[in-house]
Amino acid sequence: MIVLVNPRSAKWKHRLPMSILSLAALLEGRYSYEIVDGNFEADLEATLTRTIHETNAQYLGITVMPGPQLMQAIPITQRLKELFPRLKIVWGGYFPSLHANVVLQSGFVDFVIRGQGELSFLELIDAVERGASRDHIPGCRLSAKGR
Ligand code: B12
Repeated sequence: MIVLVNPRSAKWKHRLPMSILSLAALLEGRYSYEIVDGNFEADLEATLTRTIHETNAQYLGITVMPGPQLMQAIPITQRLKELFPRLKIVWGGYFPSLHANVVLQSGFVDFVIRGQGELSFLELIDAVERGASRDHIPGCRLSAKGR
């Protein structure tokens, strides 16, 4: 099970979370997934904790733009990594694409996918599931733990 997260991006006039919808489109029929949109969650951390627990999720994909989305993504990712140390956490989107090293050095993100990510995300999940190398995946950067 894969949980895809859109941290809160706007207080009003919410947009469709295109970034994670594009990932979900490629997972469809291949892996089960759940989408959690922070724009509609009063307590995103609590919702994610419950969802990961109930679905026994192995992967968490988070889209992160600079600004408020980043400010919510940092403490939530940190907390979820503490609660679920075996959960594989993947960050993608504009912030990690530009600052992959900083994100990976944080110690709570296992993988960063830089740039257009739907194909690479699927390849990454396939590789982890098969225990295969992740080195060849386009745009994929790994933390020491992700290796
Ligand atoms: C829609 C949009 C918004 C929406 C909300 C988006 C949302 N996520 O809900 C609103 C209007 C709220 C918004 C706000 C802001 N935005 Co904005 N936004 C966009 C916009 C126009 C489109 C994003 C989009 O949906 N693209 C379509 C999807 C399919 O593409 P994508 O997001 O790039 O996703 C692909 C990859 O990035 C990657 N990917 C993305 N997420 C993930 C996650 C994982 C796990 C993986 C593996 C891969 C992955 O794979 C996806 C598919 O290929 C872009 C500009 C653009 N044309 O891209 C700016 C853009 C992302 N925004 C930007 C900025 C700066 C902001 C604000 C900080 C502006 C401000 N000053 O307030 C705020 C911050 C909001 C916040 N709370 O953090 C900048 C980022 C620049 C940068 N250098 O990082 C951009 C690039 C605009 C620009 N050119 O300046 N934004």
